[in-house]
Amino acid sequence: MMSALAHPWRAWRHVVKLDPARNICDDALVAIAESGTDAIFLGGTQDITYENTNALLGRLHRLAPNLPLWQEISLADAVVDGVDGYAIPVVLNAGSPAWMIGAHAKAIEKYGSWIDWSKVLVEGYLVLNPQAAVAELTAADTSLTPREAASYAAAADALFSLPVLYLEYSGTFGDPDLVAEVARTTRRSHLFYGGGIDSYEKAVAMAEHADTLVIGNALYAENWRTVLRETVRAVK
Ligand code: 1GP
Repeated sequence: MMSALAHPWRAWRHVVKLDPARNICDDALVAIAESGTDAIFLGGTQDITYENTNALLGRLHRLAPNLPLWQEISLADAVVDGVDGYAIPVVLNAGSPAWMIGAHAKAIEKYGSWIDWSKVLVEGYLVLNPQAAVAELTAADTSLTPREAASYAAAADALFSLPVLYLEYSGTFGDPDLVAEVARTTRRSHLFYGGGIDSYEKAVAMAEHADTLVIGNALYAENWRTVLRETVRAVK
């Protein structure tokens, strides 16, 4: 049995995902630090660079020093030092093997000897919003029915033993029935849900099925303080 310390994400109910390519003020970072969220992910799909990731990380070290900081890697050249862990997406329903294993193998070929594998978490992604940049980039088959999604989830869980399964609806609120069916199917994988959570009600609807909620876009909206307070309240 693995310890919760070695696998801290198992205890996370609420995660904030910050996009290094987008602007966010110091007040918001301080509010996130004090919100009761469990961790911060740094990651995004477009315009991610080493420089903008490192700049945001530096601000977070100053303003949110007590929260776990993880980088979700979308570009090997943007990997930074000084995070608690690295989340590596493997897009299960990608249109090309590059996003399942090809890009990973290339990154390892280039940086393999520097990788601290004890800090690496593999996330089996199902990309489910056709409008999202990540769906376009990975040419994902986003048309999965709940049963099909659950079958992908079972394969990721039972065949590939992926520790985390991530239902990615980035930019839109997903189908709670699909999330419920995936949750029923997964036995060991920890279930992350991300997409369109901007209220107490939406957070409750998905927290019923998913182990961890990821909040992204809504933190860049005008009512970010309310979003933060209400979504944390929903899961705690
Ligand atoms: C994005 O899953 C996260 O990668 C969160 O989605 O930005 O829609 O909240 P939103």
